[in-house]
Amino acid sequence: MAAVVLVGAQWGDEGKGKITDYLAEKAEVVVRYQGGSNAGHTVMVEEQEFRLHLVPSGILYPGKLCLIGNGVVVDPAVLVKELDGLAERGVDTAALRISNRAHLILPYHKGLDVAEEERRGDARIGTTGRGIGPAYVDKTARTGIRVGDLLDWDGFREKLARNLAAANEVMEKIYGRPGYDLDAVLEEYAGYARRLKPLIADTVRLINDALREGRRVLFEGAQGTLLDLDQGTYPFVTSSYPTAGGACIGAGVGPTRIDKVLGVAKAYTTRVGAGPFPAEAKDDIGDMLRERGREYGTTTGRPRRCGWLDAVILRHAAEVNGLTGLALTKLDVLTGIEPLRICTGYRYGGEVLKDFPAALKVLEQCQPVYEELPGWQEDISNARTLADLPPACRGYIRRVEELTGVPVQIVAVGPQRKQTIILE
Ligand code: 2SA
Ligand code: GDP
Ligand code: MG
Repeated sequence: MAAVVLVGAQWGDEGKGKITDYLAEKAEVVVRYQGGSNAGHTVMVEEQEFRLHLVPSGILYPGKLCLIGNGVVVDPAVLVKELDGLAERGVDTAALRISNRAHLILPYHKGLDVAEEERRGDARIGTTGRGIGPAYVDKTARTGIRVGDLLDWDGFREKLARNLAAANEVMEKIYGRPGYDLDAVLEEYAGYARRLKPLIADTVRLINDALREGRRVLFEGAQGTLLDLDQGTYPFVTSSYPTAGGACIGAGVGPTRIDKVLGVAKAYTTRVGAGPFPAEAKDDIGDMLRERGREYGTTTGRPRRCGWLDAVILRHAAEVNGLTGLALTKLDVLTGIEPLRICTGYRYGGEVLKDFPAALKVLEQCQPVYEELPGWQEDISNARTLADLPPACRGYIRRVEELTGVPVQIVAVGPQRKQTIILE
């Protein structure tokens, strides 16, 4: 492993936290490159469960340089709480650095996120309410406030006064909600500035230095391919680029530096939030997957929508990310389901689509075409090699490889570190 990008191949929550943690043992640098505290990455260390939102999942190995890259939107309130929570549990976070180019989430971003969702009514996206969209709006409108601005207090005060006045006008006049008090926000952020100052760095230099020295760098994507602003189910997406190209932009590295792209896919499909989901199982199977897989939002606790594995989605992910391998997680959750189904195409009008459509209206009318595969009854949670898996389970993995054209390199059969099988 030299420079590896790890991306979610579906709608997020594929188990990226677990796989990042597993690979982090061999990495020297772990970098988050997009999203913010909307993310919820779960890592189990023995019996302890860690839910990470902003801090890279490499933090649980002491001494790994963990970077929050320039493409992330940082809510300092969440970050400080996360750092305190980790410290309380004995995790050393001294090796964390935050990009001076990353944008800050401010309280009005969260207020605007929630107010805008309410205004959308039935057309709501189902955002996490963490202020992600409004923060990226400010960034692309070129009015955003960056983490590095915390180091220049007069400049910060000036920018905040301007942005807060504009946000208050929208909150009060458009949404009929109270605005924010400048002095209160300044005081709150002065505290974060004091606290985070030693961690703010030019992470672009740190990453490129590491790559030049031949150190192993792991880029940890958040959310997933179908939540990508361009490649996802727009407008039911997040406001960043979870796909592999996002790692280059959000970390400040050239595409020529990336050696491998690993897509993490769940052995079935889930989605939290609104929008089309052709292979959704709105029946007992969906409920069974949710309960067995404990499919509830890691950040918001919302129940996730569940369905069958969708090869149309995985082929799209393989293409737009340039996947060199797949990690197939939560195979254990499928144990006992007979028969298993995989969606291989979408029936639309009189034809069967093999490619993921761009138009929402088309996607909404797509009916899944399934193929059935035999299931297995044996408990696979103690399997540690491919040979330990029942033949039907190996057949399922092989079929995923055939349908996607991407080799499955890692299989997860439980949330623990040891419940991981490496396939060569
Ligand atoms: P946002 O808040 O603007 O990014 O929401 C836009 C859409 O992106 C989805 N989204 C996610 N989907 C899956 N997992 C995410 N992280 C949490 C988790 C979610 C949670 O790990 O479970 O706890 O609810 C995540 N973050 C954003 C979101 O549902 C919208 O569809
Ligand atoms: P992420 O956002 O992609 O990191 O995924 P989440 O942490 O939001 O959700 C994945 C959930 O599945 C977490 O609770 C993990 O502990 C759990 N998990 C990961 N891999 C496996 C697996 O192979 N089997 C089972 N049963 N659970 C898993
Ligand atoms: Mg998650």
